[in-house]
Amino acid sequence: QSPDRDDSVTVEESRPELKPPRQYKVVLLNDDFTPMEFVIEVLETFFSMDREKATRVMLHVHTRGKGVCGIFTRDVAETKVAQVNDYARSHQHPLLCSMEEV
Ligand code: NFA
Repeated sequence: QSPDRDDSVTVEESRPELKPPRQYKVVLLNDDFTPMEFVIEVLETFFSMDREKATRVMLHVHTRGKGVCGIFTRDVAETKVAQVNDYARSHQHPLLCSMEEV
């Protein structure tokens, strides 16, 4: 028999996942102290927005009180929230990021 053939291998059919992963909105909350420029920098850095989109989202949060930065699975959303809050705190800004299930 050929040494390349491995008849001990069992090939199993993959079955489709039963349920899609839960999705979470990552949101930014307005406050009176965080500089607009810092919020734009956060949106560019952690949510890969270009300057135009980051400015639009920042102004939405500023005028409406809250705004969505993106929608992610739980692990990714938790990481974004922690990164943004740590970054804001490390610069002594009160900017608050949180998540809500979609
Ligand atoms: N409201 C802040 C200001 O006037 C700007 C801001 C926007 C803060 C969005 C937080 C979120 N400097």
